[in-house]
Amino acid sequence: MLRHTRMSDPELYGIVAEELDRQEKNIEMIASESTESEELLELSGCVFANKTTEGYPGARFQAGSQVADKMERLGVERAKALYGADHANLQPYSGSTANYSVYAAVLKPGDVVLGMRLDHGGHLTHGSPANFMSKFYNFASYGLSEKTEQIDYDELESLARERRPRLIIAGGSAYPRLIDYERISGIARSVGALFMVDMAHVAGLVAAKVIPSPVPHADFVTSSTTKTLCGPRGGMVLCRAEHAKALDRGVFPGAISSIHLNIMAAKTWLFKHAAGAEFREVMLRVVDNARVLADELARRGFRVISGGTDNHIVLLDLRSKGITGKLFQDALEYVGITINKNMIPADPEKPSVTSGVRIGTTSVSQRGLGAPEIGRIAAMMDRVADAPEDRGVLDACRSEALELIAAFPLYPKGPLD
Ligand code: DSN
Repeated sequence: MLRHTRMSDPELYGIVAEELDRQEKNIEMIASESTESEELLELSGCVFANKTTEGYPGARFQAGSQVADKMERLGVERAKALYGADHANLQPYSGSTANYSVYAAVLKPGDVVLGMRLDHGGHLTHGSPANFMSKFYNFASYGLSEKTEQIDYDELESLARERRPRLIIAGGSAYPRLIDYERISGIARSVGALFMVDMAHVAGLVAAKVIPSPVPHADFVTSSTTKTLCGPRGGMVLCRAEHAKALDRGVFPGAISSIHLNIMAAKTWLFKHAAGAEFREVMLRVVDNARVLADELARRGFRVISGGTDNHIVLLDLRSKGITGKLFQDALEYVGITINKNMIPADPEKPSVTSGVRIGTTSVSQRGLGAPEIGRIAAMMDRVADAPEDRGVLDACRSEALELIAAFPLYPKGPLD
């Protein structure tokens, strides 16, 4: 791995090697993470990184872009085929940039936008006052029903009628259930709004047809290419043909300038790989593992928000265990299980403490863990939740976690070149 850096900068090489070791020896369960394949790591560092280009194939602002044109056209065609979309733009640098690109394409300052509340599972870029987009647009937020802890579609509909948004956004960072895209699309049409779905978290499950696709129902579908899609750290937007020109202008020059062509090369590989049987198998395992985890934790007295999961996310309300998200996250980190604290609806704690945690099953499913291992992880989580400050319990779980994950190498084809 990094054979040239190893010679020229041993100090930095040592830090990267340490991170590889950390990932190999820990049970990584951050819901927005996945493991990049050897091909993706190669392509992310390939010579396309040397090339600056702006614009679109056939209409670039820099000479020498003919090969880049070939690659971008291939990537776009693969993305369209994978998702059955009319149009795809692979230039956004991330899921956030993808969202900003749609805003740049269709919104004017002061327009009303309706998105899901951050503390109910939405995303920072969907209207949080902490995000700079809130200075330009007039965001209103819908949330979850107190009873079901799933999207309150009636509230969404009445807010849409009252506020008359230009854009309605669905999708988020911590929503474990399926979203009724058809219903929200109908609400959007009835109030003259455009409909955007941010499928960043579930893009891999959608690609593998393991959960329903938002593409037939939305004007725009934005995504990052990491998370369940298991690709490089980048973004993309899909849209209906009628919005293609506006979207392309929203991306460039609206939201970005030069393209990260090396990352686009990795995305192009990803869209071919994600259409295959091996990827689908992993995605089926992701969903099965999340269901098993939710059931096993519920059986041990954890309160699973919304009563279960339909995707890769399990959200827990830890008040039934008398601990905070921060304490649980820290204790599990010591043990070698990596998760994140997360706000839950009506959370009495601060965002830096929280009453909940979010757990994801993508990385462990890629490594091949299945129901028996997920059961052992749930049992360890239970032991840790019952004694988060007991060094004896934590050390015993730490040995067990290390022994469990050692049987599932991060890069089973051998050491990275
Ligand atoms: N929104 C953050 C997450 O889901 O973890 C990063 O994408």
